[in-house]
Amino acid sequence: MQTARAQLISPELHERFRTAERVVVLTGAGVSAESGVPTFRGGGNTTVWKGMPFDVISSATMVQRDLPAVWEWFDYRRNLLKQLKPNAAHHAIADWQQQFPHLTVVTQNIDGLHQAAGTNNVIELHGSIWRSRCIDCNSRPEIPRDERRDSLCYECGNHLRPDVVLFGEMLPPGAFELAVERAAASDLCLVVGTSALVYPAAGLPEIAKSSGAFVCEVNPERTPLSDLCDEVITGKAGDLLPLFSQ
Ligand code: BJW
Repeated sequence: MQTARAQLISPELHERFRTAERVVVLTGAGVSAESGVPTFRGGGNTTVWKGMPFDVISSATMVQRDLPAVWEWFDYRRNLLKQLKPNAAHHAIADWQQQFPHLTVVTQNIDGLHQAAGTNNVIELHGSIWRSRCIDCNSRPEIPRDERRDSLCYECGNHLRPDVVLFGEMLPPGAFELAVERAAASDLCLVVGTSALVYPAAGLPEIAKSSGAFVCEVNPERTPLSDLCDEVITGKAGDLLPLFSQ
């Protein structure tokens, strides 16, 4: 195992990881890929649902135009997620909480798999598939795993929608600001399984870098962030992240 680590992780990164105090891990869909969650992009493909590209069905416009269709898409995905479990990458990140007193996990994922692996205080930039949000009063009921979800708000009777951040929508109040604060204070920033195409999330590694952090990307493919990174490790998160602490 030590040999695998030595082949993939440079001595400098190993030392940075050993001595870092404030670590930010930015994750994207790729961290959940080995659990069976489909990514949005990557490998040359884009997710399509009933003939609609995901950036059409996962859009603010579609919520206004056809909320039942949006729910159908999210109900389908919640049903798929129910059967899936965190993978070695989620578990490795959760274990890092023991090593780093100041570990911040910032995720673009809405699947809840970091929390299922035991990571606390995850900053969810794009919301959660396990919550609804009232289109009027902003109440945010959890969606039970094994019961029917409500369609109408218990507080005000208006329609509920998925509590996720769709294209053209603002991120949850305070979430990005907190992520920026943590990125700017970090000494190590790991960017795992994101195509780094969606902003403002994709701007976080640059903030970390310009504040002096060592930035490392883990991804089977290069991304627009690769050139900015101090180290790029090519491969799957579930294979690579467990090697970091060896
Ligand atoms: C593996 C792997 C393995 C595979 N191991 N890796 C600045 C410039 C240009 C545009 C904008 C800008 N600022 C804002 C915008 C607009 C827009 C945007 O960024 N558009 C770009 C696409 C151009 N941003 C927004 O609209 C955001 N809101 C906003 O900025 O509000 C302010 C505002 C409002 C109004 C007007 C203007 C400003 C909101 C973005 C919300 C994104 N929402 C989604 C859908 C969530 C709901 C749903 O799930 O349906 O979030 S889009 C989708 O992309 C999802 C993801 O979180 C997000 C990022 O994708 P991610 O995670 O990177 O996944 P993939 O699939 O793209 O990549 C997977 C990667 O994994 C690949 O690289 C693989 O290689 C890798 N991989 N196996 C490791 N085993």
